[in-house]
Amino acid sequence: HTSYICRVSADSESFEFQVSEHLRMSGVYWGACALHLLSQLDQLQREQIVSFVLSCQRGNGGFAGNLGHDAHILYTLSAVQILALFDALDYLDESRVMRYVASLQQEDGAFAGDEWGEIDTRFTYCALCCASLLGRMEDINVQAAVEFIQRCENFDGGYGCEPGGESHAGQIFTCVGALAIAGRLDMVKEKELAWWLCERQTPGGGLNGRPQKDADVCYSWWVLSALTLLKRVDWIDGSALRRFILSCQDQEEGGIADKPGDVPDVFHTFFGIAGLSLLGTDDVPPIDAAHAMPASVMRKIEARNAERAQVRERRGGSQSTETQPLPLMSFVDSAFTTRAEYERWAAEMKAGGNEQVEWWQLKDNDLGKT
Ligand code: GRG
Repeated sequence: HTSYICRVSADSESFEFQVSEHLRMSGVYWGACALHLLSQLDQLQREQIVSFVLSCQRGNGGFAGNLGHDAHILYTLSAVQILALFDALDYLDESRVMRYVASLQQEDGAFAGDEWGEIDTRFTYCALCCASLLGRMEDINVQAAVEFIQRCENFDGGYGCEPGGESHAGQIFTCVGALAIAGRLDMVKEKELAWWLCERQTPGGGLNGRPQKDADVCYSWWVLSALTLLKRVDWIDGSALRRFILSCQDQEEGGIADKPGDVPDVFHTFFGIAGLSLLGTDDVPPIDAAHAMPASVMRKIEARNAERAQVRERRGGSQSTETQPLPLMSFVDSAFTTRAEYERWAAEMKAGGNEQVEWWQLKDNDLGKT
C-alpha cells in the first residue's frame, strides 16, 4: 500500500490525478495519514508538502483544495491535519485560520462551507475539528454548534446534513465526531444510534451508509468511528468486516478499492487502513476516532495545546499575547534548493493573498541561495 500511495502521488499525468485536482489538499491528507498509520510517512517529501499546503492559504485565512482555487472549510481542515501530521503547525498563523473558521458560523450555530453559504453538518465537524487541533475552541460558539447538531438528529437516532435530512453514516460520523470534540456525547440517543449503525453490516461483512445500499470500504470508517466513540464496536462482527476490507485490496499493485474487484484509490486505501486501525487488527496503530488522526500525533497536539494554553494564561489571556507563528527561515532554507524555486513559491503565496510573504521577501536577501 505504501508503494501504491507513493506511485499515485507522483504520477501527475494520470487521469485520477487530473480529475482530483480540485481536492488535492484532502487527497494529500488521506495519503499522508495512511502512510503515517503504516509508519511510512518519511516516504513523502515533508518540505515539498508543507510548502504546497502553505501556498494554498488564501487572503481570508482559509485554505483552498489546490493553488488558484478558493478557500473552503473542508480543505482548511485537511491543511491543518497535514501540518499536524508533519509536525509543522508552528508555521501556521493560527489566529488567521481561526478568524476564517469563525467567520463561517451562522446565527443558528451552523457552519457554512465557504463564503457562498452552503450549510452541512460536515462543515460543523470541520470547524470543531480545526478548533480542537489548534487548541482554539474558545474562538467559536461551541454551544450554538451543538444545538444545531441537535436539530439535525432524526427519530432513528441518526443525523443528516441539515435539519430534516436523511440519516446517513457519513453525516453521523461528522455529528458524533463533533459532539465528542465538544465533550457533548451526552446529547446522543446512544442505543438507538448504535443499533442503527450496527444494522449497516451486510451479509458480506462490509458496512453500508444507509438501509438498502451496497457495502463500501469507506463506511468501515464512517460507521466504525461513530461506534467507537459510542463504545459499541463489539456490536458488529469485526472479523467479517476485516475480511471484507482485506478482500478489497489489490494484491498485485497495492491500494484498497470501495468493493472487491474495483480499482483502488487513495480515499478508500486510507479509510480501509483506518478501519483496520479501529478494529485493532493487522498491526495498524490506533487512530483517534473523533479527529481522524493517528493517536500518537494527537498526544503531541494535546501536549502542545496544553503548553500554549498555559503560556496564554500566564500572560493574562488577552488576544495581544497570542503565540506568534514560527519564523519561516528554517523551513524556507530546507524546502528550496535554488532561489528561483523559492521565488516561484513566493509568487504563488502572494497570488493567494498570503500576508506573510512580504516578510519572507524582506528576508529574501538573507537566503544565501544562488
Ligand atoms: C477528516 C475523516 C474526515 C472527514 C472530514 C468531509 C467530511 C469531514 C466528512 C464526510 C462525511 C460523509 C458525508 C461521508 C460519506 C461519503 C460518501 C461515500 C457518500 C456517498 O453517498 P451516496 O449517497 O452513497 O452516493 P450511498 O453509499 O449512500 O449509496
